[in-house]
Amino acid sequence: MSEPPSDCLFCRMVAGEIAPDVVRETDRTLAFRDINPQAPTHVLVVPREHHATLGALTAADPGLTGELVAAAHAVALQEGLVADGGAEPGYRLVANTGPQAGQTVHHVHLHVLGGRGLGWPPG
Ligand code: DGP
Repeated sequence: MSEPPSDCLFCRMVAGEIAPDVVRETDRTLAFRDINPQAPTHVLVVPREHHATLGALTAADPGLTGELVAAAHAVALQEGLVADGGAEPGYRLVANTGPQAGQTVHHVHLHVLGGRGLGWPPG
């Protein structure tokens, strides 16, 4: 685990100093609604441990990367984005990494987006 900056927003949420709208939690992950949703479902899934990017997390603890993806899929199921059969609504996972990708919070997070048609390529 890298040393978190003292003002890390998502560390403060994990610590309970800021109360996000939590939709799911495990002993190692936390999922909460994005404050500025870009789709009807827009949930952020973070590891409780501080790692700045997906690459840093995976280098330090690949098992936790797996738990993060599993947690994101569980959120998609919970939000009705994965049907049991027939037409599947679908969802998208996004991990913005670095400035050119638009990463603004430097605590790794997966965006779970769904509930509308999602264009490709992304902007
Ligand atoms: P990114 O650009 O990939 O680093 O995404 C950061 C996301 O964090 C962005 O979609 C908005 C969200 N966000 C920023 N501040 C807050 C906050 O205070 N609460 C919540 N729930 N989300 C936030």
